[in-house]
Amino acid sequence: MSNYKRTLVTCALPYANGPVHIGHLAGVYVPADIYVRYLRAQGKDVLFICGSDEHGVPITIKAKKEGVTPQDIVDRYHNIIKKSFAGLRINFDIYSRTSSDIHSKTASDFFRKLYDEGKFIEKESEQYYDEEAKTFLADRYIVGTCPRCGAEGAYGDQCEKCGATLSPEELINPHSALSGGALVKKKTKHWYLPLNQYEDWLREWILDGHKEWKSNVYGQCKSWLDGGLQPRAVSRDLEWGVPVPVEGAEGKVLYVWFDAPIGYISNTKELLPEDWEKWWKDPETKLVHFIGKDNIVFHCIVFPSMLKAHGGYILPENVPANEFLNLEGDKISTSRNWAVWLNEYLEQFPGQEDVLRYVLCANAPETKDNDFTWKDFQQRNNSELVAIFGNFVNRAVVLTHKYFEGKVPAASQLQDIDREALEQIPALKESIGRNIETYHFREALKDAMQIARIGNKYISDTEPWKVAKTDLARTATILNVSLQICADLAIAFDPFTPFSCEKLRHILNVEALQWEKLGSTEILQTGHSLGEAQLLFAKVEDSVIEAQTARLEKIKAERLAAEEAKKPDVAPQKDECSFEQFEAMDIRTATVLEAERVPKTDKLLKLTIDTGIDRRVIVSGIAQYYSPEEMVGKQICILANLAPRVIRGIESKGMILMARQEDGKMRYITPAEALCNGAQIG
Ligand code: B3M
Ligand code: ZN
Repeated sequence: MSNYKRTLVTCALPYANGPVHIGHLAGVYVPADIYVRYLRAQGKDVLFICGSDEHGVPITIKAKKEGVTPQDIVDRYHNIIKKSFAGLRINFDIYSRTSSDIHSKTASDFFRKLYDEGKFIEKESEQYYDEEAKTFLADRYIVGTCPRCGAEGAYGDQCEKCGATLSPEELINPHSALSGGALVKKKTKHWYLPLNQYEDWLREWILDGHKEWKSNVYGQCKSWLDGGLQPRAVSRDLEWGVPVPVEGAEGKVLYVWFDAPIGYISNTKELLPEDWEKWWKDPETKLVHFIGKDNIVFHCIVFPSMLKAHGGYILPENVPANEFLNLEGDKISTSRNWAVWLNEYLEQFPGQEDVLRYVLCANAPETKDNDFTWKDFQQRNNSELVAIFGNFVNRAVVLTHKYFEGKVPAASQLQDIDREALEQIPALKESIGRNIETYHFREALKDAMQIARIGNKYISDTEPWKVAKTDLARTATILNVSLQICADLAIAFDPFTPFSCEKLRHILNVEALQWEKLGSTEILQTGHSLGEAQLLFAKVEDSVIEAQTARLEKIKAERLAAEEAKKPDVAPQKDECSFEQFEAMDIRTATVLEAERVPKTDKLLKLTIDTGIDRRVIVSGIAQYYSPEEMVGKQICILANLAPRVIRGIESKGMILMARQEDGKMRYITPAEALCNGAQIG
């Protein structure tokens, strides 16, 4: 840390296709802002860069759905996001956007340099093409049934229902999301960054050189590197984005993950046209990327390889990525409206911005996914911010107004209890600093709260309101010590809760304080006049929390109802059968030994089966649902004593039990755990 002259902090550029929610905040923006505020309180030279990521397919899909242009979409959300960050005092030095000219030029020049120097591979490949819409389709534009969970409308890159990462090839019944029509494959040319050529260098740089990175980040990098890197396409067939600056590349744009990280550079340029280079090229700059875990590969592997290929740039010194925050036990999802949106929070909780900052930091998913609940929000506000921090400050200040006309009284003889309280603070200061510098923000916040606990306990134990009846000199000492601790809190909490610390500085009538002053007892001189007492935090009432949980319950109920409505109908129950009829059926477990398609049919598989009784052949109409390879080795259930039938010249002895949905989808039935073949079912 100390070897660096300056620190450049970037935050993942939010996609401008929706507002920012608490998951983004807890994962990226709140920790980054704490880090920056802390460094600034230390007098460090820091630059804090962010902006909207305005390219990519989801934005074009949204535009199409709404019948507006992609630019309309990004204009709308860029403004909402920018305003809401400011509302929470996430104080970027610049919050710009990737649809700006300066970005387009910077990204384009970056690509062109790599292109001219032969750093890309050009490759033709087959891509899905929509003949009706006359366009190549990005994976996102291809929809079908999820092969994992059966959900309809899964995308060619991901199923939103079960979260599975998919490729378009895996989808059942893939079709175009644009025209709804079938797909064909067509050849197209793209440029690839040969990541494999950077593998050795990356191994050395990350695996040997950055063992101090957070274990989730290091672990993800290691598994990517151990799996072997492949060339990655850096262009796409799309209308929306930075055009590929190469002749004959009409209709092609830079892949969003190629241009977006360059956005960090172009935004710096926009802010400091004369001076940006020292932030990106001088090895005395420390570069730190704050991101969520889904962005690790792009920031630790792809972007550094781009910078390396280009040359002249520094590399990130750290990438403190967080895990995910859930909401009331469920994954946050923009498309399912399962989120707490920052812009809405700011409207609904005016004056309580710090509560959100506090709770999100206290619960930040630093090492594992974590959960946000409204109950916890209320609890942390009422029993920590209000009952400890706010209560302590209020008692100290109100009593000073009451007994000493609002002037800091003189401390005379310090007693052990006074010294003990004050002496704990330097170690906590040290610990906050160490924790922030190593990206352990939750621990740092706990340390800060510990200072408030010390103050609160001190004032409760010393009871100045009682002492005042008999000994004003002693009361003065107690309040002097208490006020010093209040001043410490104004410094220690400032990175975490800047709104309340500003208020606290008004209450104490002091200017912004440097970090080094924390723990010194010279901030408030004897005789210094305090400002007016006011409450730092307000209680969050049950009714407020109930309204929030009711909103979420309603969203969940609507979603479940919609899912219920989408479920296929179930066939009506058949006529009654007798127990004897049931008993007459010999149902057993069996294993598929061999499987092959029955020639000249679409539907039939010929399966050779070990029934435990014998080895026999069953012909089954499941070829649409399973390939022969998928069936071999599977344990299934069969009706063994069904009268033999000859199907396409093959004698079939028995029937495979299949579950059939009304929509026609079929799945074989298998025992919950492997059984011997021939086990009777009934
Ligand atoms: N737009 C954020 C995301 O994945 C993505 C980050 C870009 S950072 C260069 O939500
Ligand atoms: Zn799925």
